[in-house]
Order: sequence, then C-alpha cells, then structure tokens
Amino acid sequence: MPSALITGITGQDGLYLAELLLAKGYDVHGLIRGQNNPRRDLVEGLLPDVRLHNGDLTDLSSLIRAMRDSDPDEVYNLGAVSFVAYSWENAPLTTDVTGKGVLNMLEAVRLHSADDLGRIRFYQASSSEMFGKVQEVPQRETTLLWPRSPYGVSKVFGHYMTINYRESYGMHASSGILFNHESPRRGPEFVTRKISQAVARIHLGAQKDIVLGNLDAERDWGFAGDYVEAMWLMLQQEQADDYVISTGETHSIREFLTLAFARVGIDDWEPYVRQDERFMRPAEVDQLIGDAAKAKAALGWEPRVSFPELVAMMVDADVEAQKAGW
Ligand code: NDP
Ligand code: GDR
Repeated sequence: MPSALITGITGQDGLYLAELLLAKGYDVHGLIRGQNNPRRDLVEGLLPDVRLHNGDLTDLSSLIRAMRDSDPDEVYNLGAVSFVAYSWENAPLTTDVTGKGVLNMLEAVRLHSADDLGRIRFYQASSSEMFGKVQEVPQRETTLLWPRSPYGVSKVFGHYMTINYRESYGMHASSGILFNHESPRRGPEFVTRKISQAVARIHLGAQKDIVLGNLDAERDWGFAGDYVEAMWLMLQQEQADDYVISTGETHSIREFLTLAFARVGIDDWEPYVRQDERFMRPAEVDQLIGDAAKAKAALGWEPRVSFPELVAMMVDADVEAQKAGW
C-alpha cells in the first residue's frame, strides 16, 4: 500500500487530496499543528482513516519526527499562510511558514531518505501569485516571476528551493504552479467563498449587503477537486518537473458576482455590494490566466468543472448550509 504525508491537511486542498488518496488505497498521514487545533475534529470526522502527526512547518525537528513516524512514499507540502491580504500584515510569519517552511520540509525529506534520495516523491504547492505583475499572457512554466506580495515572494523562494533540491540532490521534487481553485470548502476569507456565503445569506434574508475591495481583478478560477488530481499525477511521473495548472479562462470579481447573484434569482447585484478601502491591497495582481498545455500533454490533465458550474456549486452549498443552520 503506498503511503503519503500531507502538510496542510486541515485546509481546502488537504481535505480533497486526502480523500483522493484514500480512494486510491493510500495509507494517508497528515501534519497538524498547534495545541488543540480547532480543525482537528473536522479532519477526524470526515477522514477517520487519516493518521495525524503533530508538527509545524517552522519547526524542523517536528517535521523530521513526522517523516520518521509516517515513513511516506510521497510528501505533499500544502501547508502555508495562504491568504495574500494577510501576508502584508504578517510578512515575517508568512516568510517563515510559506517560504522557509518549504526548505524545512525539503530538509526533513532529504534527511529521512539519505540512503536513496529519489525514494520519496515531493510535491510543492507553488502558486500563480508568483507571476504577480505578469510579464507574459497567458502565464506558463517559463514566464518570468514578479511577485507582488510577501506571500508571492515566499512562494517564489519555496518554488526555487524545490527546483534546487531536485537539481542538487536528484530528489524527485515537483512544483505545481496552481492558479486559483475554489470549492464549498474554500476558507471564507477568500473572495469567492465570501461572495457565495453572502449571496446565500442575502437570499435567505439573513444579511443585507456585502463589502468587497477591487471588483476588477481577474482570476483563472478552477475547482479544487480537479486540481488535487493534478498534484497526484505529477508525483506518478518518472521525472520530477514543474507544471502550470489552470483552466485557461479568466473572469473578474464582477463576473463572479453576476453569476452568484443570478443563481438565487437576483439579476441586479449592484444595490447589494459596497466597496471599501479596507479590502484593497497595497499592490494588486490585476489579471491571471494560465496556459496548462504542458500538464495536458505530459499528465493528460484537464479541468472538468466550468466557471459557471463552480459558482453554482458554491452558492448552492452555502444556501444548503445556511438553511441547515451551519
Ligand atoms: P488553506 O489556507 O485552506 O490551508 C492552509 C493549510 O496550511 C492549513 O491546513 C493550515 O493549518 C496549514 N498551515 C498554516 N500554517 C502552518 C504551519 N506553520 N505549519 C503547518 N501547517 C500550517 O490553503 P489551500 O488548501 O487553499 O491551499 C493549499 C496550498 O496551496 C497552500 O500552500 C496555498 O498557498 C497553495 N495554493 C493554493 C491555491 C488556491 O487557489 N487554493 C492556489 C495556489 C497555491 P491550520 O488549520 O493549522 O491553520
Ligand atoms: P488570491 O485570492 O489573492 O488570488 O489568492 P483572494 O480570493 O483572496 O483574492 C482574489 C481577488 O479578489 C480581490 N478582492 C477580494 N479578495 C478578498 N479576499 N476579499 C475581498 O473582500 C475582496 N474584494 C476584492 C482581491 O483583491 C484579489 O484580486 C488565492 C490564495 O488561495 C493563494 O493562497 C493562492 O496562491 C492564489 O489564490 C492563487
């Protein structure tokens, strides 16, 4: 039975990936941080077969211990301070977790597999945020990186460290440059879920309006369930490599609002939406659109859920959740 260790198991992607690997017959281990992590119950309830190990990406000794106790064939490094807006307020913490945490994890893998450095396959959760002030449209694996936030800069560090460990030690270390991917499990701080939750509450009369920042930013949004399959596919390749994972379509926050409100029968959303400086960023990433041709050719990967299907899925799930009183 193959085995895998997932950092960031309590996050959106960690949950989908763990489900996918369990369905494939993996022995799945997850790293969980902190004393009395409030999301431990969620993971244990949803995924009782996952074995949890205490550890923190800023604490190398805990990662070495988790590697020893899980002895995985594959490591998926999904843990991060992942909220871009928060990364300006907490740049040193973001650097420690999202940047240096990758180095810590690579070191833990290297030390654990010193006898055969290609033995453990490593996946790094790189991001389209690394493209930032985009230097090419659409963005591909070779596009020059120009990050625009402490989060983006930290991801660039982790990305190149992963490539460096592959080139220096021959480790099977791959990086997935994933564009935005969403789901009903998306954290409520991210714009798509913030909108789907608010639309559901407005529809049910529980909320009056929604306050947002920049409505003109454009993102290449896909479904998280599709994207975790790409992570797994990358680690099944003989050679480690880097891949852009995206839909190849870009949509503005305004378009997301239009589809989300229309789903509950509201055609004119303007009266329900206010803008506030509070949600504007010191430096914005205006438009992202990815070219996943390499992943399609090498991995046979393609997204399945369309943008309208994604919006409908998220709004419907939040309407149900609100009705159930969650
Ligand atoms: P989430 O924010 O949902 O999850 C982040 C995870 O990281 C949580 O499990 C969190 O655990 C964990 N974490 C935070 N700090 C630490 C730490 N110090 N040590 C160990 N674990 C920690 O992110 P997603 O699931 O959306 O994303 C997964 C990864 O993919 C992240 O690295 C993200 O940056 C990257 N990514 C995401 C994209 C997206 O659109 N979703 C696109 C491109 C990249 P806890 O519950 O304890 O807080
Ligand atoms: P992003 O996602 O920064 O792309 O990072 P987010 O949903 O936070 O922002 C997307 C765009 O929406 C604009 N926006 C708002 N954003 C939030 N969160 N809240 C608002 O009220 C709001 N109003 C407008 C933002 O300015 C931005 O342009 C996500 C994360 O998952 C990262 O970890 C990941 O690496 C990237 O996607 C790819």
